[in-house]
Amino acid sequence: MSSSQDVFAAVHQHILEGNSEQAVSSTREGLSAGLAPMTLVYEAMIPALQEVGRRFEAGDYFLPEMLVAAAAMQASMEVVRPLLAESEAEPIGIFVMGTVAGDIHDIGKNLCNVMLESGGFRVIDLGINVPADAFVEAIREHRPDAVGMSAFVTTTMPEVDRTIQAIEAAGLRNEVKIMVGGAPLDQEYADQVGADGYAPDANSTVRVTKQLLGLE
Ligand code: B12
Repeated sequence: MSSSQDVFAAVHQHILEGNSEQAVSSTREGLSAGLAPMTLVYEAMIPALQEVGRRFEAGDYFLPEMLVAAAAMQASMEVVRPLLAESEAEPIGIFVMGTVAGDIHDIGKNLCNVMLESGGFRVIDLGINVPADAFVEAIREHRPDAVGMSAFVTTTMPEVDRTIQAIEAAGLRNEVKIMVGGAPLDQEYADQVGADGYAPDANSTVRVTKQLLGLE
């Protein structure tokens, strides 16, 4: 039986190299050895993608490497996902989530969704590349308690601002709490665009949302 460090190293390496099959089998091995799913996510999977980002920035990785690494991460996430998402009979709130227009990054968003679900929320995922109008429509249709916008590229960050303005223009701003997140965003940006909350990771997304809604 491998030690947990061996499993972390294997999952990390397979994601880094974009080996989906091996990433999945190492993840399964970790779980059957008793490792907590979230520990695998935070100790192995996320650091692997951070390293992918570093290599991409340094010019050692290109888009194809980034794509296969992302696919391996998604495959590993599918293994842990059923263990994280609880099916609550009565949700504590409705959360509409989407990646803003022009942006196709969804791994961070999906992780937030899993944690929000396991924290008791019903999540309506609008997917990637979501135009401001679609957020507005979803608020009208689903009457959520909170809306989340994810952005990962500096060029798509202005879409967060634009979407909040569209929600305001539609007269819906006071109906929902707005959460924003994604790699280039921070609290300062959230304040600047008038969001209610910012969170740097999935766990704090659940915590901050609950605080904003007076659920904690
Ligand atoms: C994987 C990846 C891709 C994959 C995405 C696959 C997918 N299905 O998501 C692919 C290959 C498609 C891709 C494409 C591109 N990418 Co890319 N990508 C990445 C990479 C390596 C990892 C991102 C990731 O998923 N991380 C894992 C998650 C778990 O990250 P996380 O930030 O910890 O997530 C947490 C928080 O952000 C937060 N959160 C996330 N969303 C939300 C939402 C809310 C509401 C809240 C509250 C919190 C929250 O919670 C999450 C969970 O804990 C990053 C590097 C990096 N450092 O981020 C580059 C990176 C984001 N990409 C980058 C670039 C440049 C691109 C491209 C433009 C490349 C190109 N030349 O085409 C395209 C853009 C395509 C587009 N239009 O969107 C740059 C952005 C630079 C910048 N400052 O603008 C980065 C930073 C790489 C780099 N260092 O240069 N990419």
